[in-house]
Amino acid sequence: MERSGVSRRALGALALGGAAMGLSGCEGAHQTDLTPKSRQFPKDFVWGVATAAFQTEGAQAVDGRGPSVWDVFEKVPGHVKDGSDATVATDSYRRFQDDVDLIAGAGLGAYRFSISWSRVLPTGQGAVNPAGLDHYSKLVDALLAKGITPYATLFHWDLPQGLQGMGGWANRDTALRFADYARAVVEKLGDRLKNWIILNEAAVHAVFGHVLGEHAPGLKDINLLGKVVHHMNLGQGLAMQALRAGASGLNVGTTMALQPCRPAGGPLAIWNRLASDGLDALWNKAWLDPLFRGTYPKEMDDFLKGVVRDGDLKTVKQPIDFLGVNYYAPAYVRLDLNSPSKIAQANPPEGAELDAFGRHIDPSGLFEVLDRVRREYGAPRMLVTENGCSDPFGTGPAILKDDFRIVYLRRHLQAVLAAREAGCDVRGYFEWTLIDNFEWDLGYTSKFGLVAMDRATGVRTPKASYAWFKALAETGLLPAT
Ligand code: GCO
Repeated sequence: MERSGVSRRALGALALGGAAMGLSGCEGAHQTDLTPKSRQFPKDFVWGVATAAFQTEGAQAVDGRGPSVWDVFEKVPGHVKDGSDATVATDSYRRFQDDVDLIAGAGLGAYRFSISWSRVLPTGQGAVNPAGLDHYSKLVDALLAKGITPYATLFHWDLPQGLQGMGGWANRDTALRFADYARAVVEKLGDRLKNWIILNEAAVHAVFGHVLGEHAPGLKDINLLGKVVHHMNLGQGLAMQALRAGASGLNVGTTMALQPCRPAGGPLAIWNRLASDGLDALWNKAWLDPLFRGTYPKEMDDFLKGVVRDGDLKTVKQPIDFLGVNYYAPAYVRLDLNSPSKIAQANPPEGAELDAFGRHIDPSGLFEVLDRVRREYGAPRMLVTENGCSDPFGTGPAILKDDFRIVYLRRHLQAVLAAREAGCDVRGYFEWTLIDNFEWDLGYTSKFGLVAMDRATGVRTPKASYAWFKALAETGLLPAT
C-alpha cells in the first residue's frame, strides 16, 4: 500500500473487496468560483466551536467514569505517535468554566461538545452514574448562563470498553444500549439541552477503528465492516426515537464526515473512477442513503448480507432537524490492483496547496458536499459542525500568530456563503476547535485550536484566529481578505 501524507483519512489500505466497485459515479461538479455575491451572514447564523469529550476532558478515572475503547487503545505503545495520552488533555472536565468563558469571550452563540457514554454508564449499560451526568448538567447550565446554546454529540468514538468486550458496534445489542444511553441523558438534560447530534463521523470510527486499526478499538477485520456500519445506523435511529420520546422541542441531527471522492486521472482514469465510486459508497452514501432514503447503496450489499433485519431501515430513516457536515479535505482515489480492495489513495493534483496531513486544502470540496446533500437528499437544513486546520505537526509550541488558519477559515466560509447562495440551507458553522487538544493517534503533535494551551501549567492563550473569529461572529461579515 502506498500512502502519501499522514492523513487519518488516507484510505489506501481499505480492504473493501471487489464488492465496493460501484458504478454510480462520484456526484458533484467541481465548483471553482466560490466568490459569493455577499459576504454578510444572516443575523441568526449560528457561530460556534466544536470539541469532543475524549480529546478534552481528561479526568479519566474521576467521579465513577468507566474506561472507553480509547482509554485502552491509547495506552498501547505505538498507537499514539508522540507516546502521549488523554489523561489530562485540555483538563476540561475540571476547567469547563474556563472553556465557557473563552467561548463567551469570543462572542460565540453555540458550543458543540460530546458526552462521554462511559461517564454516564460506566460499563455502557446498567445503572446510571449520577456524578457523570451531573457534570454535563453543570456544563449545560454554565453555557446557558452565558447565553451560549449547547449542542451535544452523543457518540464521538469513545465507546465504553465494557461494550467493546461484548463485540462493540459489531454486536447488534450495542445499538439498543446506545438508545438506553440516549434515554438516560435526555431524561436528565432534555429540559435545557435542546440541540442533539447523535453520531460524529461514523465512517471514521467504522473504517479507522475496525478495518485499518489506526483508531480505537484498533481492529483490522474487514468482516466487521457491514455489521459496524449497520449497527451504528440502527443505533442512531433508535437514539433519535428515544430522544424525541424523552423531551419536547428538540432539534435532533447527526454529523457526517462528508468527502468528495475524486478519481485520479491519467491512462487509468476510468478504473480510478470505479475505485473512487467504491469509496464514495462506503464513506458517504452508506450513511446518507439509509438516513434520508431508507436504503443502502448496492455496493454495500455483500458486507450487509445477513446483517439488516426486516424493519431496520424504517428505524434508521428518521426525520432529522439538521444534518451536521464535517469537512476538511477531498479524497483522491486510484485503482490499485495490488491492494485487496483495489482502492488506494492518490496524490492531490500537482501544485495543490496541502494541509499538515498532506491533504488538499480545497474549499470547493465543502461547497461540493453541501450542494450534493441539497441536490440528492432533499435539501435538509445543515450545520457545518466541524472545519478547521492544524499547525504543521510537531512537538513545539503552538503558532500564536496563526494567519494560515485565518486564511483557511475565511476561504471555507466563503464556500459556505456560496453554498447558501446556491440554495443550501446552511444555518451555522462550528470551527474545530476551541483549544489545542488530543488529536487521536497524533497525540498533541497536531494543533487545531483557536486557543493554545501550555500543557505543563494549563494556561490558555488565545491565538490571532480567536480574535478574528470573534469579530466575524459578532458582525457576521466575512472579511474580503
Ligand atoms: C474528526 C473529529 C475530530 C478531529 C478533527 C481534526 O473530524 O476527525 O471529529 O475529533 O479532531 O477532525 O482532525
